[in-house]
Amino acid sequence: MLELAACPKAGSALPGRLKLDAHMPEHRHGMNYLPSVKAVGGGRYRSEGWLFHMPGRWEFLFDVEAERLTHSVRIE
Ligand SMILES: [Cu+2]
Repeated sequence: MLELAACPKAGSALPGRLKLDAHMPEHRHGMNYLPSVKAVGGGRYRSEGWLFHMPGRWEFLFDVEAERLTHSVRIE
């Protein structure tokens, strides 16, 4: 389970579109299933269904409106 918060710039609305995913750039594949995302209020989101089916470097992809944020983690 993953919890995250979106903090809009002052005067901006909360994002209407949020897509979460992860892939392994070196192997050119993603996860076998897309995780679910649920807004829990106040700009916070709860996401479930993350299944990293092999060890190595995974990159989280956070698509917030037209902006993409990434974060790399090594999963053993
Ligand atoms: Cu892989």
